[in-house]
Amino acid sequence: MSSHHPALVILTGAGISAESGLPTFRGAGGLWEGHRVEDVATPEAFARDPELVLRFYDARRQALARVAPNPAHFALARLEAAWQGPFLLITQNVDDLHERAGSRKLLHMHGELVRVRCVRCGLNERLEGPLAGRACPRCGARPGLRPDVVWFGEIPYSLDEIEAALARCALFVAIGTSGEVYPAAGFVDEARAHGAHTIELNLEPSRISARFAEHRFGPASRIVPAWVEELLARG
Ligand code: BV8
Repeated sequence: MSSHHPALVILTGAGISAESGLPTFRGAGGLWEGHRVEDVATPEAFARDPELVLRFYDARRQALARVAPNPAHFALARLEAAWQGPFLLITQNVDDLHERAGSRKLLHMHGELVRVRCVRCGLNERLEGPLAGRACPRCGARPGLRPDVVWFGEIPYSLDEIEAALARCALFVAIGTSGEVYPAAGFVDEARAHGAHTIELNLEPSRISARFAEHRFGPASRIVPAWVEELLARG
């Protein structure tokens, strides 16, 4: 393990996918057909009106086919390939742009749009096509299928692995996140408590900017490649 490359943890949010054409949650829109994400992305909303929630996700699943990774996603994949020390990319995003850019050491703490699960039989797999009105292909339940994403009030995935990585990282970098949602918004505090240097790369100051030692503001497709080239040039 090269001493030049200390343990690095990166956290991304919707801002890194904005220039690929996927709307952020709290941007100008922040709404979907007049609904706030907090009102639709919940187990209660799914129990109350499964078809409305499934239509919300069907629209976002279909949008994936129309978008592509941007230079920020590709820069993080290059960084992962070149990094000699421990490397972990944690994303709050449920899109598949990091994978499509080549990232492998990646955790989707809020799940993935391309995966579905059945609330009745536990089926959990990648499944194409609309979910609204569709019976589970294994047990036939309807409603039964839901997107394999973490809703508000549900416990994020891989928290143990994330805690362990934050405890040993020397450099923690947050990219394109508003710092509105927990536990992700608290990761910078955990990294800093263990002595990590912390950097925020974002379009504008976020709710958690004050907790970072260093900031770079601008669009991700410009500032992320610049930061990666600089980091790798340092050796
Ligand atoms: C949990 C998947 C218990 C679904 C998502 C009261 C106070 C504090 C906390 C709570 C509270 N009441 C409830 C809570 C907990 C709650 C929470 O935090 N609520 C918030 C709203 C207050 N959290 C939960 O429920 C979580 N679960 O707590 O369980 C627990 C926890 C641990 C251990 C045991 C038990 C579950 C939260 C997960 C919800 N699911 N997504 C889906 O996507 O449909 S959250 C969803 O919203 C995203 O995944 C993401 O995490 C979040 C959006 O945040 P961002 O990614 O930051 O996006 P946003 O639009 O907000 O910001 C974009 C940023 O990009 C901006 O800063 C902008 O400036 C920047 N930007 C824009 N363009 C660009 C750019 N940057 C660079 N370049 C650009 N071009």
